[in-house]
Amino acid sequence: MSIPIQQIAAAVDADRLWTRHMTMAKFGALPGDGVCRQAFTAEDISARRQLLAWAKQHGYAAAADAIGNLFVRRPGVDPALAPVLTGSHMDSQPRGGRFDGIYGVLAGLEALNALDTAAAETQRSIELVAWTNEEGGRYEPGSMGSMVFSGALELSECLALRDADGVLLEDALAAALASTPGIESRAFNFPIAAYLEAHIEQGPRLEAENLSIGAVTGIQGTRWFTITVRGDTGHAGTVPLAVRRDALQGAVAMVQALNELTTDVDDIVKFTVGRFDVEPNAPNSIADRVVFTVDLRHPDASILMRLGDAIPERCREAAPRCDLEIIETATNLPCEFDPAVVAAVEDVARELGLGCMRMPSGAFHDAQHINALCPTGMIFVPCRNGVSHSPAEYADPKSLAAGTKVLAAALYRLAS
Ligand code: HGY
Ligand code: MN
Ligand code: MN
Repeated sequence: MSIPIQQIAAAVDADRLWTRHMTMAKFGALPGDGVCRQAFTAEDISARRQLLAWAKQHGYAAAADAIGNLFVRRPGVDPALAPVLTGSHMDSQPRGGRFDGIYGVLAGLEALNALDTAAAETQRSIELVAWTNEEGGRYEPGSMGSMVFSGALELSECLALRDADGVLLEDALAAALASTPGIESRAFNFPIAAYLEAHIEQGPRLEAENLSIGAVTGIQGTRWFTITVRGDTGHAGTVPLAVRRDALQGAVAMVQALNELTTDVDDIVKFTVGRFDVEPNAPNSIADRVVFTVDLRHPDASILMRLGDAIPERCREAAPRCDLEIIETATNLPCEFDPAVVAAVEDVARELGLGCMRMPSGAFHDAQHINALCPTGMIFVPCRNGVSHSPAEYADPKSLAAGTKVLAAALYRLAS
């Protein structure tokens, strides 16, 4: 017997949702409301354990796959049917906020709980997923868990990665897997009927339009590059400038050339150099090695490919004396979500009396990779001033609850 979605929405417990956010925010808490909870760290492990403890309280079975993606299952009537999945990530930026990623995991958990409260049976099981290493700050690329799950990246390529302290991903992953013993193992890329992810918008539009819900239509493309510039070190006071192979000056010239390459009067191209490591990093020794990152984004695949493909040539031209190595660590093409899933989000928002608009995502998400496997969509909720990837990131309890109501109701429809 079908249950009115208003009844499911009413079963969402806004206080429990908010309290769980504040509990998770303790794991990696920084001064001023920020969090640092990078993939496979002790803080990430605490969040993994906490999620599984809540799952156990509600009698949900838990599982993990070989890259550490966690799955929490609310059984449907017919266990043979492919499940509907919802979720996001629990890892954060090095100085991130209390809502990016974790909101989608806790909204998913609350949606399962609300379906229980409403005694809502679904044909298909619904599984909550916490994807491993979406941010990619400690080990590149981002969206690692969902990329390995979907086959877009091989696990073997990830195991050999080292973080800034030289810690092998294989070892950090083993510690994370060992931290949640006794749960079932899952294969990658098992059949999924549909995927729906809730996330804060990480932009200002919903707040500016005073709307509660974003029905996300797709995600722009992203390319990540790690660029290593090599020169010769030497004495700052004696080596003539005319003969220097100064890696820092070379890297600066390259960044300037890439700024020119990506200049866009419409401000659609997004070009960011977020990491810039210098060796030996001393005031009076000439730098002989600089490693910097490029994060390039655009909603049009051809422009993204054209600009990204021009990077090596522009760098070589900018600093011909230095040696150059460029590794592309991520190539995420723009994606469009399934129109039926987008419409389901809009319909539910309207039936629940919540203001909703269709919009693309500037940030990437795990949904980008699951979109290749099954009908996929996302639900955005507003965050204050659109700020994210910052300790100032904030979303109010009412906004989080509204998105969770839409999520619970949409999951009910997708799984029935
Ligand atoms: O970088 C991104 O777009 C995502 O927030 N990790
Ligand atoms: Mn995120
Ligand atoms: Mn993020």
